[in-house]
Amino acid sequence: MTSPIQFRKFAAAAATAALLTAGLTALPGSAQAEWRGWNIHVPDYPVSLGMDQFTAEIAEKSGGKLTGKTYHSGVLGSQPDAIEQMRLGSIDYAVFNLGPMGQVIPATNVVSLPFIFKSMDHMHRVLDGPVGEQLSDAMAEKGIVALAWYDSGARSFYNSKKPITTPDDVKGMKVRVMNNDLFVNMVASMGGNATPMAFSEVYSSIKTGVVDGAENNWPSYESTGHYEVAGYYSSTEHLIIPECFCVSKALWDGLSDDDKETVKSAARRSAETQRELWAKRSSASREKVISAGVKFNEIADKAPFQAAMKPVYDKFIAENPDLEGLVKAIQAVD
Ligand code: BDP
Repeated sequence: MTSPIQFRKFAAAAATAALLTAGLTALPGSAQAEWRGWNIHVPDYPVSLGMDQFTAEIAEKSGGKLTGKTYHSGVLGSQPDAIEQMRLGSIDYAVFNLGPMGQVIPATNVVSLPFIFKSMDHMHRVLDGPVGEQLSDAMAEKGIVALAWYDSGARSFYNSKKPITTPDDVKGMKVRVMNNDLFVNMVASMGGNATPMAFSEVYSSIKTGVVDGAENNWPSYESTGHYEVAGYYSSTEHLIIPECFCVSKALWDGLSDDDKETVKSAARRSAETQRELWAKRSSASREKVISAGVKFNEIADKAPFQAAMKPVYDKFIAENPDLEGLVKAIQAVD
């Protein structure tokens, strides 16, 4: 007679064998290896928690067949490098800010134009419509499949010298920007000097005076500790750039329809969670840095900053006449 222990062993072995067989018969349609996920942020950041929810959900829904490991805190390298690695298929999934993506996929630059979105809600409406589809198509052509949009708030300038109240205050300032010529032009249009630099290098660069400041949303200003070395935060809110939950096209194309559905809905649900967490973290980060002594100034009238961006738009349209329609389409969304 089979003892309960023997039976459990047998059942476990049978289950493993069944899993293996399922895996084998599913090959080469679905990738069985653990997927590599890239993330620039610290583990308790809203993006990170969204990605953790994603991996938990695909594993659960697929009965352990689809698994991923997310490498948080940028340990797999800088964002521009990670974009390349995803195109080559060595990074399977990631949450990318669309800022640095413009260098590789020009159409995505339209969301990096200063003041292009009137608000986060406006950005959501645009992404949920035909413009969002056009951006996804342009990305897919370059090997990156966008499955869901994450929030990243509005970016404002901060520095170690003084409050910024008018565009003139940026004159002569050395400012770190994300890797994209558009951001260099943006700072230059106010008379500042922009340096594109990896996120991980910003803290020490401000500390040692290589740059005077940078620009980012409240949660990144806080989670990186930049507020400790750049104590003036001025609400220019000049950029509202979405982030995308992306998978490599190589991985995506190898999935069965069922697995695609599992992955897509897990990505979408993770974005819902991320957006809720984002709103909470934005206020918490803001409170935290202000109570730590950051001098925050609200800029109620953004018109002078918007006016200063005209040369950025003119240059962009002159260099990318094919993207003018997309810019107009965004501006036309209410
Ligand atoms: C953060 C984005 C992150 C960027 C970073 C940056 O979430 O993707 O890498 O800014 O400034 O807000 O590099």
